Amino acid sequence: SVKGFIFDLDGVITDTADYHFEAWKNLASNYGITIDREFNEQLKGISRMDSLNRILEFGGRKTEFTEAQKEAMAAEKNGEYVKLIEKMTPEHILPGVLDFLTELKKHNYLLGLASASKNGPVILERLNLSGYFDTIVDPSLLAKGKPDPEIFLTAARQLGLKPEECIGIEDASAGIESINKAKMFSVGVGDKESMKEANYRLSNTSELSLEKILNRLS
Ligand code: B16
Ligand code: MG
Repeated sequence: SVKGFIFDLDGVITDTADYHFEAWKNLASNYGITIDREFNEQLKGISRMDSLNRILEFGGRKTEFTEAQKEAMAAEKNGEYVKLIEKMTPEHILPGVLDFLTELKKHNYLLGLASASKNGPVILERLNLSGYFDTIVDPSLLAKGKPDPEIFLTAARQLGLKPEECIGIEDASAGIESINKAKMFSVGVGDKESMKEANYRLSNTSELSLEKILNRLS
């Protein structure tokens, strides 16, 4: 039976994509690269370094920098991003999420966070949601990012649960692939095309309901 729920952060609990976009756009422009919102879609759920590599490749400058230079560029982007997320408040929680988390805790489910973001703990604090989560995976300790199942498997292990006892919730196709490979039931939030591999799809977070998810399992 289901004992735990494992959440992605960006796009499921809150929407930090605009802040990431703002910070990456400014960093990229320092190097003569212009990115738009459409390009930014590709960066959802992708780690900081992988995001930088994609931007440099897009700008045709992939091979020009050393690892140390790229570390410095990623740190610069993160500096701006951290300043932007300082302004976040519980009003930035996506619709329906607080009710859903409250419902899960009322029924004693264990909750885990499986976000690629190293800023996950700070963001949960800003949203006043830290108390709902029993565990947070530290993405800096992982060998492989999404779509590898490692992050969801690690969250289950940290909760003391088997993967089959967990449900994963994601908004990125790479994240759904990660949940499916971990052999968990996958709940996808998003459009039909990007969520086509999800076991159960919702168009937005306001449709999150424990009853509906449990009905889908049987
Ligand atoms: P950071 P998620 C992901 O969050 C974001 O979607 C992605 O755009 C970002 O690059 C990544 O976290 C790393 O974030 O630079 O803060 O470590 O969707 O996995 O919750
Ligand atoms: Mg996400």
